[in-house]
Amino acid sequence: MNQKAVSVLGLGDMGAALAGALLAAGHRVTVWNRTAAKAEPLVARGATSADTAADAIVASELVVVCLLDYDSVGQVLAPHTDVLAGRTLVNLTNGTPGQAREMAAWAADHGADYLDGGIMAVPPMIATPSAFVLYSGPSGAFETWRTVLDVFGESRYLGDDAGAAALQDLALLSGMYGVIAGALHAFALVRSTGGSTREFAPLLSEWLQGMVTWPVAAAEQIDAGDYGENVVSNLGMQAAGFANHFIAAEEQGISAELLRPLHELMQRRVADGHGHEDVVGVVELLKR
Ligand code: FVH
Repeated sequence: MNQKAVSVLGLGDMGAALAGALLAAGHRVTVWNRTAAKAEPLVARGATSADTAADAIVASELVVVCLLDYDSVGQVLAPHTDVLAGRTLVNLTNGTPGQAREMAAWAADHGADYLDGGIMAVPPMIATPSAFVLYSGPSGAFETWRTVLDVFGESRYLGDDAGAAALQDLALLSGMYGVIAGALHAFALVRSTGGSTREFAPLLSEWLQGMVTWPVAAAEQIDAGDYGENVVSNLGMQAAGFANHFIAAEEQGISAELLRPLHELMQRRVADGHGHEDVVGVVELLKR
């Protein structure tokens, strides 16, 4: 086993899982967290606890950062620019493409390589086959550290634009939150009659399985810029039917606020003369 020295800054639920995975893989792990007590379970497993973030950065060429947000990353790293040179920072903190690009430029100014990452897993999934992590930044840095990074889950490299991983991370999360929004509305509706959400849930899961390939077909229409071919469920019909969600919500005494924005866009698209097309064409209204 090719053991490496790796430092992890941030030991929240995710940072602790990442550090634990590195330890399990046999790496020499130095950890730092603002609340020092969170390091204790990892120290018991063999990690070294650094007193300061600077000490943790100095301890390893590879420094994994997993904090709440970019503000906290800035607060933790900014005072230690003098120790960054020669390090590779892998920032797995959720953020925006713009934040990632800005941080890549900032790291370069201080002599560090910068890889941005988006973790597509929850902490218990880390180091299991279900986890994957998006990376972007210099390919050389990615190739150098890929074997270590693979410990977290399958590494998927998206190219040298530091913002690419954050962009696709947010895109995937937006798909997830769309499902969550729809499911929460569904549960509220079922519960409004005193129905059992537990009994209903398998039916909802089965129904959503049928949507699994929808993005692939939709993407073909978007790339072709054509929403009028082979339409089986036209937008005008869907927009009319969608209105029933609001009437039913009123009848059942629940709020339909999670669904309203989509309906407004559907109606605008119909008003613009696209009622005979597919719902996918709504994407055209999201351009700014
Ligand atoms: N947990 C998850 O399901 C998701 C999965 C996908 C990736 N996300 C992102 O990972 C980042 C960290 O998330 P987390 O789950 O570890 O979050 P927390 O358990 O809340 O831990 C937050 C850590 O950040 C530290 N922290 C916060 N503010 C500051 C600050 N101003 N200065 C220094 N450290 C700060 C906090 O320290 P402490 O409260 O323990 O002292 C924790 O270490 C995140 O971007 C997710 O979006 C997770």
